Amino acid sequence: MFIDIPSELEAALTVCSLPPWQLDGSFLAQSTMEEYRTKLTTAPRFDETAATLRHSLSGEGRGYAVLRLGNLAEKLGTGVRLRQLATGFAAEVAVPFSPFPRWPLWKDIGVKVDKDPGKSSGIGYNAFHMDLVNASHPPDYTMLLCVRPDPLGGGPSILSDAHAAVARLSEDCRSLLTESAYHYGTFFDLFGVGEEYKPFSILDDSTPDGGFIRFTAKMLSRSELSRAHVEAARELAEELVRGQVSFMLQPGDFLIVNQRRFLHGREALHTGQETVPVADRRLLLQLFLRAGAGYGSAA
Ligand SMILES: O=C(O)CCC(=O)C(=O)O
Ligand SMILES: [Fe+2]
Repeated sequence: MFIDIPSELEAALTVCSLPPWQLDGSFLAQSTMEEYRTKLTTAPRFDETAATLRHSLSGEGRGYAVLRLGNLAEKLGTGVRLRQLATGFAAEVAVPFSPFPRWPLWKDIGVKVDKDPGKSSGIGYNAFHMDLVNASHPPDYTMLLCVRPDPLGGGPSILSDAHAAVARLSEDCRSLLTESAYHYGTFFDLFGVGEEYKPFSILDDSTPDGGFIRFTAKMLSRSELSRAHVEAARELAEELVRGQVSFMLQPGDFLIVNQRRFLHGREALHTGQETVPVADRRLLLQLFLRAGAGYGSAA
């Protein structure tokens, strides 16, 4: 699931200059998608690398990839040029968009020592979840580009095959998860992800395999749920942990997760974050994708 950039492609991308991106509402403009593709496809082995990326994101047992852009990050820095290239790769999978109208296309995820430790940008264990779990139309893919890992050495990413975890549950447990009895979080000021979904079911009979497993282990402690439903959700959380893989994102690593197949999270950062200057703390950049007809969707 780790994809290295072939050296001849890396050399070509180092000197490739992409134009600034344009947005059409909250989505990357089709003109930008086309411009980026036209430029990138002339680079040696670009098409093959994009095909490998799409392949690693769909199909049974697959659903995430880490595109290793570290050498490019070293040469180009982690500013707009790296973001343009990463946007170009992302656009080979589906359509980049920002569900948060108040944020730019790429949203910073830094480290805040006084935030709820279990939530995005908190310092604690970020339990298995899908992003925007309570939207009727969550992003098909979520992506994290690592600018800086935790300088104290904590915070490995965790990933788990959600369908495989569900398959290991008892029938009784699965049946509780198909009940519309779960809710989590707030919902306001969002674009391109539908309506608030409350309550929702974790499993959906109508889309057994390619469907979302609408789950966040964060609801175990933060939502009021009936005892039976909490127990069923806890069993799923335990199976996700049992099946997890974990690895440390390195500078320039670009993690892409198919939210219809895998759930993601992050182990706690190392203790002592308050001693790290804000400018040296772990920093990721987040981007989302919508799979749509005609955009080379991997779904
Ligand atoms: O910090 C991380 O590695 C994961 C963050 C995350 O999953 C989120 O903010 O939704
Ligand atoms: Fe997330």
